[in-house]
Order: sequence, then structure tokens, then C-alpha cells
Amino acid sequence: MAKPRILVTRRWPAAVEARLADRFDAVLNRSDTPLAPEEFRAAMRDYDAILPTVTDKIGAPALELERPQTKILANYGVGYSHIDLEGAGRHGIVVTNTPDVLSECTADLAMTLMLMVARRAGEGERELRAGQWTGWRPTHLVGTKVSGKTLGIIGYGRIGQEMARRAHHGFGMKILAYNRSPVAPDVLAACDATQVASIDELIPECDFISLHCPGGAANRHLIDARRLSMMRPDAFLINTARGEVVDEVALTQALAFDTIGGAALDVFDGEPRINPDLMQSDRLVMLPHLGSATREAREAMGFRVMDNLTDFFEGREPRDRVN
Ligand code: 8YV
Repeated sequence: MAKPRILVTRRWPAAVEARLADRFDAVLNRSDTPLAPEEFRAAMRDYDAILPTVTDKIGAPALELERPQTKILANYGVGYSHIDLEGAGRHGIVVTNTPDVLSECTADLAMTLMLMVARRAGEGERELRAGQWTGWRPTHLVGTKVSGKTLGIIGYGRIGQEMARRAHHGFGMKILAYNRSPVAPDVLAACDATQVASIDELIPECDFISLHCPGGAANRHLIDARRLSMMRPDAFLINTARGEVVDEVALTQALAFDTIGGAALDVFDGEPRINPDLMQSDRLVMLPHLGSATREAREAMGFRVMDNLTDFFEGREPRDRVN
């Protein structure tokens, strides 16, 4: 049987690309430039599988074609709000993602952001590199203690639970969890966490709030001006989920008027474009979507995509099917 023809839309770790090229009739993207919408649509006519990432917007226009050749979109990444699942489903296209293998690294990055913003690490590094550090003094760049504080986690899935584990067992933090569905008692007990009934109930109780829910239309501006105004004036917001979950205009206002302690973002609405008003705030830490950016996680994500493809083309249900 001929090898399935697959298109990888971005550069992937070399070890994974080599295995893909061996097992499939694979076209790789050596130049790493994102596909234009027309190129994506053309690819849907040619390839049995497309392996997209978060930088491929696969909305209704990308799926407007008759009888595509593509049978599976095997996404590289756990989040898939960039893919129109319904549209793909109408063509009978299977969509898969890569959960589990990036949970620890993404939680590590959320911890990084929490510590950076609380301890003013970004400000400190900027000052030092600008040659403006005048030396130690008792009142210099005084931040906020993290250990022992209350952390609210919105979205108590795999990544949220890893975040709780680090914060509770490493930093003695008290964990409050909001999740759409009930969390199993043993899962809560592992971090002595309390599940609260609503986001509105969670926010005023927290010193830190970390977002670990999916993006997409349902969660767009879940954190809006009203909810930002419910935060304690010294509380911090951390977002490693998706940019659209936070109303960035409301966030710039909250930062400008000091109604919250600060924020730390790894993801942005319309990234890589950054709302210029965000640049104005010194109490904001920003990273360029690095959540899963470790050699280990990125290779494991690639191999997880391969597992899904292998299952699919050998007639089994792929383990990470999401539609
Ligand atoms: C990926 C992510 O780097 O997995 C996700 O959902 O946000 C990141 O881990 C990115 O989405 C690649 O598609």
C-alpha cells in the first residue's frame, strides 16, 4: 500500500521530522513560514493528512471546498480552538490533538510567570541590562511573597492539576479550583484543593489566578472588566491558556489604574500582534507563547501526533480524537 501523503505545516524537532519522513510520504516545511489560507485550501485537495499548529487558522473559509482529500487534521498542540471542528466534521475529517505530554512543561512555565511577576523579575532584568542598577537597598524592587498564598486555578484539567501540584507541594499554596464539570474527590485531595461553584466566587478569594481552560468562542473574554474588578487590588493574573480568554483592553485599564497587582501572559489575542497598550505596563510580564517550548515536550508532542496518524491510517480510532 502507498504511504499516506502528509503535510507538516511548520518546522518540527529534527528527530520527529526524520521519523515522519521515514514512515509517511511527508512534505516538510523547511522554511518554517506559515501557510497562507489559499495554500492551506490547496493542501486539503492534495494530502491525506495535514499536521497543523496554532498558527494555522482553520476556520470556515479554509474548509470551504468540495470533497477534500484530507481525512485527518493531526494537530501539534493540545489547544485546538484555531480549528473549526464542526466544519471539519461536515467533511468527515478527524481532528486529533496532543494532550498529557506538555502538561508538566506548561505548568512549569505558568509557575515561571507567577514567580516573575510577583518578584518583579522582568523589571529587574530590564533595569540591570539598561545599566541602571545602582546597588542593593532595602526598598529596591520589593515584590510580593508567593509561598503560602492562595492560588485560584480556572480550568482544573491536566495542566491546571500540574500547576496545583507545583504550587501546593512546592510553595505551600492553598488551591481553589474552578472547573465546568465536577472534579473527582481524590484529584482535589491530591493538592488539598477546594472546588468552587463559580468563577465569581473564586476571584475575590485569590492572591494569584492562573488560567488553564480552553480558548475559543465559549471562553472569549471569560476574564472581562467586571471580573478584573473583582480581583483583590494586590492580586495577580497569569495566562498560559489562550489570549482570547482575557479581555486585553480591560486588562490594560486594570494595569493602568492599579486595580490589580499585575499580570503575566504567555498568550495574546491575535498573537503575534501585541496590543501596544500592554507594552506600557511595568507590572506585566510577557513571554512569546513558550508554554510547551522544551526539547522534551516538543519532541513528545511530535511523537504523539505520529501515534495518532499511525492509528488512523491502520484503521484504529486515534487516542486523541477531539471531534
Ligand atoms: C503549542 C500550545 O506550542 O499545545 C498548545 O495548545 O499552546 C502550545 O503548547 C502550540 O499550540 C503549537 O500548536
